[in-house]
Amino acid sequence: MDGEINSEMVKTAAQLKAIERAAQIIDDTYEAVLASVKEGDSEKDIADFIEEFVLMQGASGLSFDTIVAFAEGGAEPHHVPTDKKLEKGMLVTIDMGAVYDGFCSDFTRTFAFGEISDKQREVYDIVYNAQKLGIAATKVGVNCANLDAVCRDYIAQHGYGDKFIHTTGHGVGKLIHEAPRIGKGSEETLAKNMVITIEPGIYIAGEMGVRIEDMVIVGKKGPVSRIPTELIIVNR
Ligand SMILES: [Mn+2]
Repeated sequence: MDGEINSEMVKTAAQLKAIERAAQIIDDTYEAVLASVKEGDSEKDIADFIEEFVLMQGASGLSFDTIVAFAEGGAEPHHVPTDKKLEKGMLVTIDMGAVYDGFCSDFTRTFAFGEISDKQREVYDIVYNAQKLGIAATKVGVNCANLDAVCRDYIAQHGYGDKFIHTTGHGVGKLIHEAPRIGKGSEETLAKNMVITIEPGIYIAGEMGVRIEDMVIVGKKGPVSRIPTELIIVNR
């Protein structure tokens, strides 16, 4: 029912702690990826590195199969890592999560490997701004369809409305995808200590994609992750 608060959606202090630790493991993993990624690495190489690193930090597992997508692979929201090799000028999207003490984290960043084109930069900046607006709009009492519209309308106003092909976000907890759904037609209302993702993206088939995702604890300011969302350009 509209506005009804489901106890599974609202997390306890202990559950939030587990989710925060699962997020911290992924932040550490992302920094390790940025520090080690090099030309010629394959999507599979990076996904394997991530799995090993996450388990080394004490996670019981991955929240889901890690997505590593280079260039046009990033146009598929659920891209499965391939043997494709990393080259200069590619955008790289990594979507990953860890399970800690039975609770999941979920995180996506897109970074540039070497210098990128004006169009890649433009698309990045639109997703960056949409995601920032979505995080700022994540507050107690907000209707989830309206929250989806914050990101969706911004992307549409900048010409890529038809390229944002999934919902803005979802709840996270014991399961990687839980209620509430942050999408069109959702009648749920955010309540304190729900944990949701804000993950707008732009997907241009055969060409490129950008997604930026953070978890937010409703009622707390800002994302759970400490990793900034400004574009990172890896030059090595
Ligand atoms: Mn997600």
